[in-house]
Amino acid sequence: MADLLNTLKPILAQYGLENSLNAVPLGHGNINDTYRIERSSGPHYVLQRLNTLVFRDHAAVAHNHHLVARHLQSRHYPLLIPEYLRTSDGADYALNHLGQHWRLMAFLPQTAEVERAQNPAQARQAAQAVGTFLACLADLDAQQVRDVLPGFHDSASRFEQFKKVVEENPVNRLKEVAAEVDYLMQEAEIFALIQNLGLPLRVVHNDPKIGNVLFDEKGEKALALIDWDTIQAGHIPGDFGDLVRTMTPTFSEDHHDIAAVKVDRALFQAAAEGFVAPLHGVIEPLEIENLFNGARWIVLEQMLRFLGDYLAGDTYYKIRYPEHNLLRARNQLALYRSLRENEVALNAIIQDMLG
Ligand code: GN1
Ligand code: MG
Repeated sequence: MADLLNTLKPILAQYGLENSLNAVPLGHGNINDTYRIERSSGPHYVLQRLNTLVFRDHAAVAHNHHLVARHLQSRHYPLLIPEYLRTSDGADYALNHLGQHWRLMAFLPQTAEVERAQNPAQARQAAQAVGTFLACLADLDAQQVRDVLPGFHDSASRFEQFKKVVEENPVNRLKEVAAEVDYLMQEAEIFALIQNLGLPLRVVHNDPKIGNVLFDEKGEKALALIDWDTIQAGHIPGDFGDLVRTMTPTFSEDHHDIAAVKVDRALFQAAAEGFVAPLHGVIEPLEIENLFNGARWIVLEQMLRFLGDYLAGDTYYKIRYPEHNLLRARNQLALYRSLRENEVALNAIIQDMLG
């Protein structure tokens, strides 16, 4: 780890932290590189390289972050806020000789990540954190946040791009995934359905997966919702969809035993109740009615994204082995099928909340 720390020193020096003890890789992010910076005394920090191939407008990311932090503070948001710390020159990012953009945040002490919900109480807590975040942002004008990832959850246009990759088949992997592609083609109607609903445009997180909810060390209480880079205008059922995707399955998105990946009804019920409770008075009937569709939308979109990346030759997500994206796509497909098989019961849980 000494080599890693040495590489990071020119960046740490811009924060006056060149005499740090250790740098340790942190979390399971698929896009950015994240390290915990340990000090001999005093608090630890989180140092992260923003992947500017994905987030092309680093200033917009920082702008949204500050705007949302200030707004949440003014609304007495009860969870911890992951604030950017400034360089000695007062900048949001430290640049190194490669022109990379790095930012520093306080490490939130006594917090732990979970990979999937172990029990309904945990799913409820995580979902409640996301619902609380959205409720506190309900009166922030969506025009004020910048579009950091244009079309990020525009699955109809993602689907068009996907069809191009299928046609071009650049790395000759199409034959392995013909069945998955066919299934996706059959189910893609959900993308158009969502687009035509006329859902209200809100400030949303856009990536509220369970790994982005920090718990206390016992895994009982949700303390923070982190990873704010994707915040931009979007839809409440989309955020609900990502939490169903990651808080209600029997196994996480990287799990190998595809046949074992299913939605767990008790986790789903707890997540749905936890999510909606803080949103009372904010969420509209149209949004509640379409929460289940939000889950279909985001799980299928994630399947499309993993499968599309596999077909394109693994250019977007970090992978740990050659078939990683294929496995993730199949995993998400299994979850999607299970959602469809349980649709009547799961949707009844949601519709009951309309009162
Ligand atoms: C990426 O980097 P990470 O793990 O927070 C991705 C999300 C996906 C997620 C799948 C900017 O998030 O949209 O849902 O992987 N973020 C971006 O695990 O594409
Ligand atoms: Mg993220």
